[in-house]
Amino acid sequence: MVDRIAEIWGSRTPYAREERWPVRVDQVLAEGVQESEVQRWVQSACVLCSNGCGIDIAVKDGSMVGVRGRSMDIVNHGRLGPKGLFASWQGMNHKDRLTKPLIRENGVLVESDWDTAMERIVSRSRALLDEKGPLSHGFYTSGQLFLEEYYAQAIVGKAGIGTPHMDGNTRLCTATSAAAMKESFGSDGQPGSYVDIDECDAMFLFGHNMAETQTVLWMRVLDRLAGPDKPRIVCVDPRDTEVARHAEVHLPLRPGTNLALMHGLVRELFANRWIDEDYIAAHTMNVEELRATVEPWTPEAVAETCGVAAEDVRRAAEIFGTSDRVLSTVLQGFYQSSQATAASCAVNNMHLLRGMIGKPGCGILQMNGQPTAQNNRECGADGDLSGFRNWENPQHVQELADLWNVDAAIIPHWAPPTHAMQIFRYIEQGSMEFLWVSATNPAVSMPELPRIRDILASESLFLVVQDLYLTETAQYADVVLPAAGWGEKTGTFTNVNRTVHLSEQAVDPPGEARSDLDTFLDYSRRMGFTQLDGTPLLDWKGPEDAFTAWKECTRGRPCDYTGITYEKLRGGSGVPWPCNEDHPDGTVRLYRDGIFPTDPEYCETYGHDLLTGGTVGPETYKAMDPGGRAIFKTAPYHPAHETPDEDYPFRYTTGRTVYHFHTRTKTGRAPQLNDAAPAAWVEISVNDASDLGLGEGDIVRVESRRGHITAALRVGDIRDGTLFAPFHYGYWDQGGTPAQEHRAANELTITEWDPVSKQPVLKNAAVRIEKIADGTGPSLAPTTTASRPATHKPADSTSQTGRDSGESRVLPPGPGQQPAHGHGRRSSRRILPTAGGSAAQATETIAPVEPPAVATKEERA
Ligand SMILES: Nc1nc2c(c(=O)[nH]1)N[C@H]1C(S)=C(S)[C@@H](COP(=O)(O)OP(=O)(O)OC[C@H]3O[C@@H](n4cnc5c(=O)[nH]c(N)nc54)[C@H](O)[C@@H]3O)O[C@H]1N2
Ligand SMILES: Nc1nc2c(c(=O)[nH]1)N[C@H]1C(S)=C(S)[C@@H](COP(=O)(O)OP(=O)(O)OC[C@H]3O[C@@H](n4cnc5c(=O)[nH]c(N)nc54)[C@H](O)[C@@H]3O)O[C@H]1N2
Ligand code: SF4
Ligand SMILES: [Mo]
Repeated sequence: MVDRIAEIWGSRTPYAREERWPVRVDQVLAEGVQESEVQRWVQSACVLCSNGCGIDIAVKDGSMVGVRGRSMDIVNHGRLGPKGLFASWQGMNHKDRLTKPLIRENGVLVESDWDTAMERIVSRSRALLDEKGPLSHGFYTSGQLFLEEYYAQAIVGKAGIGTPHMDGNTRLCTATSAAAMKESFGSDGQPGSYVDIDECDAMFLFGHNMAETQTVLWMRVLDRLAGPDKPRIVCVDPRDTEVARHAEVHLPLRPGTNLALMHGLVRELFANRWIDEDYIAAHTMNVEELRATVEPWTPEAVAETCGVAAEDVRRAAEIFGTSDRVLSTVLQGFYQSSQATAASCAVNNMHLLRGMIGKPGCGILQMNGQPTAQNNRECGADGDLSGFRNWENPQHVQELADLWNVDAAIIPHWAPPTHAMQIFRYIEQGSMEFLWVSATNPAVSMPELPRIRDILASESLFLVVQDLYLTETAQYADVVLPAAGWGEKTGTFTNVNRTVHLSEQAVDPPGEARSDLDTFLDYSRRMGFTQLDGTPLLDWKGPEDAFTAWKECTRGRPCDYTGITYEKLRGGSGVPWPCNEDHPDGTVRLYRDGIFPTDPEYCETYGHDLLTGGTVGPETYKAMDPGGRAIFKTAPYHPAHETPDEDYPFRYTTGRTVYHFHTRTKTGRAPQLNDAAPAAWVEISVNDASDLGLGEGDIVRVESRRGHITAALRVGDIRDGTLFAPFHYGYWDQGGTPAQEHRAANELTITEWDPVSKQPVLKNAAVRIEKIADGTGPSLAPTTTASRPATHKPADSTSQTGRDSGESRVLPPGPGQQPAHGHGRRSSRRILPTAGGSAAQATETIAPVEPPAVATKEERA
């Protein structure tokens, strides 16, 4: 038994390079339930992050009573992290689930029935379509539905209504991942594989706190670090995360300066000739443009702009340049910052320069965050064309028209799909009057919440919200639809390294809650959408019909699912696409042959100018003639628009803690997780706290030009001049109980986005901070992770990072900066308040069974 709140990553099972990662099966059962009492174990995969761990659901008397990891799954080899163990099932079992549709009557939401609620939606929808046409409609969906549900939604939106205004919270999440791969390689599709962790010599984590956000992947890294020939780690993150603590080089750069650092690293590769000339000549284009763009970025120039040591830039570049096999991962520290696509493409560029792509241990993981973000991108419920098709290619549009048997003219392709921030802008302007929100909580997760609240409350807007719970967003709805969730419906989804899993229904949904697929199919039927021959647009009876249709949509495309069936996914491991006649068991990594999907007839995009976001267009692209080569894409560095000044002297950044998932609708309802991180906090460095006379636990007010929050202060290991807030805490606690107002990190963030991916800049704003009350003890921030109390005194923290403001000031050796009550020094594994005890215990079985075979001999060669 292990306390998996305190021991986040559980016990070590060390292994050496090229050995297989051992199996360890993690399991939790509800208190009082014995393993012998479990009546059925139902196959699924975890939906609490993009790692996509194989999971079995324990069922007793029609309820989910626990979970265990699937030993044969290539993703997790049996392991689960704290969210998978505690939130996956408890987050669904809660007593305050929505069980009936709600409609707004005289200003208040009242219980109703499906017929009434759906007819309300359909009559409004019809009237708007007749009067104002398809542009009056928008859909804002998720990275948490199932593949089948996105495909239904995509067809309803594109071939039923014909609106380009479709997007998901994937815009806030992995839009840059997709954009960076499209720009460099011609299409979305993850080049690398998790197996690369087993085979690499070095790992670079760019703005990715993997230890907290993909805990099971981090266990694999920890197990390699515990074995012989351990990989060298480089971490790019302004905070002293658990990743940074294991890094040989930590580059704690100023938020918003990623691209400058990347230019410096790329320049070092050129300058030291750590490049593969043959690979570059045979498989890439535009290398001279790249060389010229990075030329000014000496390590000293990087040091000045990014606030890191020049020597560390050199050391990091040397590790990249001289290791045989490097694996890179990229996530929100890059994707949610300014110049996101350019910075993320720079990671691709480093791999292309060294020819380190498609080979064992040489992966690029442009990470996803949400469990099914990949499927939204594939299916096109985010506005992209289904099956990674190119909206600027008329042939691709015609293929979809043929598949769906509709007129190609209805499928929106006259302009780029409308991104989420623009959808909200259209509502603000009044031109969009119907918005259907599914499986996302924008009233907490979008930037600049004071504005978002006004938009959601617009008089002119008819708002449909489809969720498990009455969320902050649902409070604004005209109609609320109760959804069946994980374990209550069947479907598939695909993780970061393209591995497709089947998740089977284990129990009945509560009350009248229905799967999102059923709801979209019902809407299509009631709206009377038809094919050209007059038959219903969607006549699927259930998820498997949807999956069969989807397979046809992917035939011959990069995300080829034609070799996958539900049956094939049953019993064993997930399968990575492409899976077809040529690759019947799936494909571990892409681009082994150095041929990229950039051919103009095949590619998903003709690309953009990374500085301005202007599209390249078909003529120019065809003239460039990439013909299967990858493209070095880059842009000059520009400082973020909002940088600190006298009034707002701090850089503000946001992110996650290991114990919560997003707006906490599930993790807030899992007692072990909620107790581990029960309240919001703000992180500040020791030096800044000392300067301002602030101490651990003080109640502070942080303010930007757009709003303010109040929270308890954590004096921690973050770079000077930077404040960090977790974005998990909205206005409501479980059960819709009003919590403290003004604690959501997004009260302060800015309405701005990357010009190419259109991903909002959630990790960079200018703020000020002041104390409003003394604390009564330390803040309740976890002490097991990046938010742990500072491990050094004021004097020594300047040496590494330098300061963002007041560089020349002599710092007083501030007493009273120690965390109160002696909690949380580096050695402490305790968290505040204690969440251990029997309730957080899980079993770990380090099994003597053979680990799953993860790569074929051919792929290892
Ligand atoms: N526990 C937990 N796990 C999750 C989730 C969750 O909510 N909770 N959500 C899932 C989802 S949807 C996602 S998208 C992923 C996100 O996973 P991550 O991207 O790993 O998580 P974040 O905490 O948002 O950001 C990562 C790091 O970026 C750093 N950072 C901030 N600004 C900058 C900058 O300018 N440059 C650089 N280089 N770094 C910067 C932050 O200090 C932070 O440590 O996690 C997934 N997994
Ligand atoms: N400041 C700041 N803001 C951020 C971020 C950040 O790092 N900093 N990160 C951004 C990122 S990467 C992300 S992914 C977003 C996440 O932001 P959100 O998408 O708003 O977060 P969630 O809390 O996951 O919301 C998902 C909703 O779907 C519901 N749900 C779950 N399963 C189902 C289902 O099967 N059907 C239906 N209908 N509903 C379901 C849940 O109850 C929940 O209300 O936040 C973004 N916002
Ligand atoms: S790593 Fe992600 S997918 Fe795996 S158990 Fe944890 S939350 Fe679930
Ligand atoms: Mo995300």
